[in-house]
Amino acid sequence: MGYNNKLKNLALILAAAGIVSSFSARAATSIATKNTEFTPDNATQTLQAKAQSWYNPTMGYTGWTHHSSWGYMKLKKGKPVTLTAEVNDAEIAGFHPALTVWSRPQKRGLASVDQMNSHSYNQYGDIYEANAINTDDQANPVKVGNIQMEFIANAFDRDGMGDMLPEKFDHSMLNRVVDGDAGKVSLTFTPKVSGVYQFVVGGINPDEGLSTTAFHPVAVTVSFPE
Ligand SMILES: [Ca+2]
Ligand SMILES: [Ca+2]
Ligand SMILES: [Cu+2]
Repeated sequence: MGYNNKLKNLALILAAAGIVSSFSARAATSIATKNTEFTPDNATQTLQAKAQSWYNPTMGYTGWTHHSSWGYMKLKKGKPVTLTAEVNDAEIAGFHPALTVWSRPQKRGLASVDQMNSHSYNQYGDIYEANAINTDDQANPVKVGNIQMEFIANAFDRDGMGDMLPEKFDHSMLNRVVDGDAGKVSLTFTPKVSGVYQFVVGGINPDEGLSTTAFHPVAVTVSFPE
């Protein structure tokens, strides 16, 4: 075995040991009650999210799975799709919507779009969980398959956060979008494969005074190509 192969082998052994020693890392939790299918006939729908749900100061600046809302849709490869999230900022001033989208194939052996691996989520990366086990009912764990989500893009509404964004919100992996419209954000991506795509919508860095405990309505639109 060459030196490089030995190194690879060691890495595999360490990785396997890590998986074995942290059983809880395989957990899954249901998002079924906050996961909405979007179709060309139902391309705009109002979802509910808390104002700090996409980038939560009390969760190490991860997203909060059950304080955000989720959506999914089937897309064909090759044509640009735009996701837009917008609040009525006359009524909910200071809510800054944010989005992340993943490719989430629904093949045999893969967990359904209603399963997430954790109560928090990474807004800018892939999410993988092999042989995930839903532990929402601790007494009755259920195997749900592999969670496989390939990161595509993210974006948050940077408008109206002041000239200087507080440093803790200025994260290089998060796409700050200034489009002149506070309370609204869009992102566009071109699917590389046909299949299911999943997104999360939440809030980041709300203005002082906006409730961070209430769920606020956020209108989400998926621009399905003709
Ligand atoms: Ca905006
Ligand atoms: Ca606006
Ligand atoms: Cu939760």
